[in-house]
Amino acid sequence: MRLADLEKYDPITIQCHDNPDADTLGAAYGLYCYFRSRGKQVRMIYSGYSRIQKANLCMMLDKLKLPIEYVEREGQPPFPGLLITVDCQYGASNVTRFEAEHVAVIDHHRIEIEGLEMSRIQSDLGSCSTLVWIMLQEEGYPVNEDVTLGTALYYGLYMDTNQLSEMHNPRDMDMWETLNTNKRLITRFRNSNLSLQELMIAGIAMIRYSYNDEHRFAVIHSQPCDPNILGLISDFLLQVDEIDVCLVYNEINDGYKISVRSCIREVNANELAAFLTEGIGSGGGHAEKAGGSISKKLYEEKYRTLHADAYFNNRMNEYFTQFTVIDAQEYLMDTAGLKRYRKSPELMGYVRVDTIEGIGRSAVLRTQEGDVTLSVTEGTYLILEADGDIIPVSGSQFEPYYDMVEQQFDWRAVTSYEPTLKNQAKDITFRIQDYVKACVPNQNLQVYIKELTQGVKLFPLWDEDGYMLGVPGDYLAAYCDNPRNIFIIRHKQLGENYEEVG
Ligand SMILES: [Mn+2]
Repeated sequence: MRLADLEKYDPITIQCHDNPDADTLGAAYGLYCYFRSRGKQVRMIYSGYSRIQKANLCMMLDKLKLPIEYVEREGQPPFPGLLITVDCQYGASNVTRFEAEHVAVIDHHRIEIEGLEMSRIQSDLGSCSTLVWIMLQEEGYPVNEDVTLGTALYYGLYMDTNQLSEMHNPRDMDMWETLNTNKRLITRFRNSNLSLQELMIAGIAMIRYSYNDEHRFAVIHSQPCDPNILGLISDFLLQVDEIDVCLVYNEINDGYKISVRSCIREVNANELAAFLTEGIGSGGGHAEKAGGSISKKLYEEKYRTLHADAYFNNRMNEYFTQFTVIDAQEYLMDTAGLKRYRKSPELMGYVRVDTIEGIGRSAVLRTQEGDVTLSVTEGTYLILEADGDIIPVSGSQFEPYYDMVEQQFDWRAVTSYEPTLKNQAKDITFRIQDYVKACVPNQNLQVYIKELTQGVKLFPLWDEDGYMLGVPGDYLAAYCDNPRNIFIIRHKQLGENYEEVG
């Protein structure tokens, strides 16, 4: 569904969820500006039991002059034309249900309500403001000419991603980098974020922690509060010497909200957040900071009456006991009796990064999975795997093992987000597709492989800070010509990309 599809309706009412937050307001305002520019009669409304009270939100409404109206729950005649619910789904428990001639939904949460005829739901986005920003761009709407709109969208994303720290979708980052905003106003909103009541909730939460001294993690269950306070508590907790990893969670009306932090290289917060929410919600972020949410309905289906405290503590323990850590610097694989495999000599893509004009010394590789910063020296390459993986390597990892060939290689991204390289200092973006050349793995690329029977976190020779994850069924591989050079081959990849050497 595009915004242009909704232009046949008039009037248009844009409804925020009850207890509005900055994101629903920012996203709704984006839609308001759009439909107003198309000459529609537009209203921006919200309902529910309580009116907007939080200081930062009152300030947002006031300074940005957002034209929102409170509408009573009862006695409301059906809305003529179109009603759009933003940052929530029509019929869900967090938004008052009004009758309307036509209904559309624009949201970034998991699909809760099935069978909506007109909807655009992209659950992998950090904010609904990002989704509206994408939709405005699809119609060529000049977002950057309007600082008020830019500020509203930015603040929506800011608040929904725990002050940008739990942001993980590349589109969120694209929006954040390009919006035209009023920085002074955002600073003011940011500094009126907490009420005294919330300060007290945060304080009480912090003295009621549970601590695991074997794995040095802490878990905190906070009273209901604004999700941003979870991030605040977890940021604070991590500064405690004995705590390396922490999880803070609380109940929200339809589930749980979590915030995760890690300051050790053996635990990536984004991965832990995904682990804690697996099958019952979604989670992600960065290596140090991440967040997520769990659907109460899915939780109860899977864990029935298990108390949330027990669930989180068990699951944290499971995470720590599931993996052994291997550091390539200190590990020598016993290759006796192991089978040799070579990488199949099939056409692959590569990009020589350092020869891209204007790339600079430090380049950001932006993919669906997030950002990776590359320090660009002579012979920095990207290997483009057939399954869409992009692996940055140095010349010594690439040149001996691949033959460059003069053939066209038609590489296309497999994800909806097209990967890019960026010179962030100069704000120049390069499309990977424009620089792809072809190569073929040669005879030198032979490895010994060993099947994993246990989960492994492997720090390879070329990356001391980032690990590769292997699960039982995957393989540990060592280069035949350099057994210290080890890495993980996923179960599926072995059959597809490698062949046994007789
Ligand atoms: Mn939101």
